[in-house]
Amino acid sequence: MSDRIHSLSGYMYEYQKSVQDPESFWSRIADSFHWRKKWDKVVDWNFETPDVKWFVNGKLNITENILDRHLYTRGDQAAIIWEPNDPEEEHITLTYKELHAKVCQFANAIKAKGVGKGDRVIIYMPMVPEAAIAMLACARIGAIHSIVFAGFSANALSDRINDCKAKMVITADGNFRGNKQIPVKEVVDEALKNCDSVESTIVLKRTGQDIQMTSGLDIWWHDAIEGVSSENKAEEMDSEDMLFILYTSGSTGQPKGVVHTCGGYMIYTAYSFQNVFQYNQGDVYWCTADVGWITGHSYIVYGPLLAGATSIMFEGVPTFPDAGRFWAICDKHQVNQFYTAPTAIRALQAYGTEPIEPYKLDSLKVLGSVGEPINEEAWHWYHDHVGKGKCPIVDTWWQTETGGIMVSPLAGITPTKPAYATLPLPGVQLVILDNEGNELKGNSVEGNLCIKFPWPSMLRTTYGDHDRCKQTYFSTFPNHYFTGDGVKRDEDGYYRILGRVDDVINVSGHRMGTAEVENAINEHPKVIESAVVGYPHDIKGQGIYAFVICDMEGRTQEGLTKEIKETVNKIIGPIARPDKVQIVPGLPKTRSGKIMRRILRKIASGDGDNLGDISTLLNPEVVEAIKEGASH
Ligand code: 6R9
Repeated sequence: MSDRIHSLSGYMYEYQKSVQDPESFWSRIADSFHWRKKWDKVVDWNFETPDVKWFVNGKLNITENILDRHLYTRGDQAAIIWEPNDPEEEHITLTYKELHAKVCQFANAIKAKGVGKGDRVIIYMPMVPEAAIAMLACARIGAIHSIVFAGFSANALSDRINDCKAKMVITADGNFRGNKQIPVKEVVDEALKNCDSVESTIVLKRTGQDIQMTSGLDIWWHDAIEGVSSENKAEEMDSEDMLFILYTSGSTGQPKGVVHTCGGYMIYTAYSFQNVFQYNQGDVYWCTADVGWITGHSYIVYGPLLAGATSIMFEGVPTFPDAGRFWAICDKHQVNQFYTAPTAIRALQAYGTEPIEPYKLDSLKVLGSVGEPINEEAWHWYHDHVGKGKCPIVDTWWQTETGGIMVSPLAGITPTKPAYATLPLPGVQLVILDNEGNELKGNSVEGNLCIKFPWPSMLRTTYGDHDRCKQTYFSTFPNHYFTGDGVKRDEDGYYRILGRVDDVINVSGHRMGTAEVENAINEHPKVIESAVVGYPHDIKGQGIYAFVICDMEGRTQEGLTKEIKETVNKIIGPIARPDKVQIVPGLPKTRSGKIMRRILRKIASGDGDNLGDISTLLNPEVVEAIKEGASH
């Protein structure tokens, strides 16, 4: 493809062009896609309101670019290879032709149930090919999908359904994960007790477990598609029509619905996929993420399929039936590009190299990392034992809000450095600002990572609350998008992400707002006040540490600690369950009543003897008591 970079000088040339004349740059990239009508203007933007439009007045359907466009060139090539949880079960291959037929058929089926352009559809499913089919069927008819990770609780699910007033929920009976069978439909039933907007649910039979089907509301997937045509003319969408909403955690309040639109997201995910992974026609690419997260959206489904790639979808977990499963899959399907998270690498590293030894791994060409900073030890283990010292590692920094990879080496082109995401992709104009908003120019500087110019796949709004988008991302530093991450630019101009500078913690690559976890803890009737912070955790990257003031009457510490963990489990889901709960007599506060999280963070990370001056606190005496009770 003409937009493929092949060398370091090529990258530098393209980067310069993308900054000097973004309009010509992006219009050249966008030209290779199928548009029903070309755009009038490449970009219109204002970071104050904010208001960003790409490929203004362009008309397209993203699924025509994913499916119809590839029918004649690679109709019989595998689009999705699905590897089930249990290696004894057969894998499934869907060619582009088959995927096209299935998406069209399911699109017709949901249309027949009354879903149309602009309607919101919640997808709450295991990692099965039908999850991708459901996404693309929504996109085909112009419905807006919102995937909720199937590990979230009924409560978290109903909040999201209600926030976007979804008309339909697409789900499954259950989910196989390792040797567990997890109820899925049951959670939907519970959630729907509090949701008025949902008119129907479609249920895929996966585990065959017993579930309740409510007549008039629930319909089986296989019944919904029975006798339905596999031909469907895609809905014409505007570049700026919504493609999907994905809820993500921030530093305050409830998760917000990040909105991505059709045109820009299409161009950027395809472009970044091809360049970062250096995907070649015929390669087999595997991203281990779940489609419930942005990585699954952009780099299992949209980016790879837009590029005509073969993308593997894996239902299971890295340690089932044993810690060699990832490597078994790499050999079985001759994977060329493998993309996973540091937390998975660290978890497997703990088993040593023995589980890797039976496998050749000689098809691997590129290794990717995403979700959190990768520590040097994990980087070297990945490089030496998985990549056998011959595969470049692309450490890709990006966010739900950025839609696509922003800072990353281009595989085999950009010289790598352990723990560095290295350089921005073409079109990405990074700046580092100090806390007062002054730009820190030159090399060897450290500060807040911001972006000063729009890129095609950036978020457009937060669903139903545009002001929240403005406050969260565009107000801290006027006229800049603020990422929430701290960053260092070293002496070579390379970027190293230092982690969040706000109250967001990153647990096994999953974003959690501390306020969100606190709100859940505070639901427990015996809890008076709580403060949650992250602390370094060997495998998860960060663990969740909760300091809680409780009414102890009639309770033991041990009992209450357990109940508090359970409460969070129930309200948000297992991923938010605190690793440690410490019951404390008070929380350190400033004279204006703000909790001093800095102090709690230090205590939680075992650095309690290094607190600096605490004399200005309202209640310095409480600090000693907290330190004494801390667990490490
Ligand atoms: C894609 C994704 C975004 C946050 C982001 C940052 C952290 C992601 C990273 C990384 C260091 C990397 N993060 N990739 N930190 N190096 N390569 O993960 O999106 O779930 O929205 O999380 O994850 O802190 O701000 P999301």
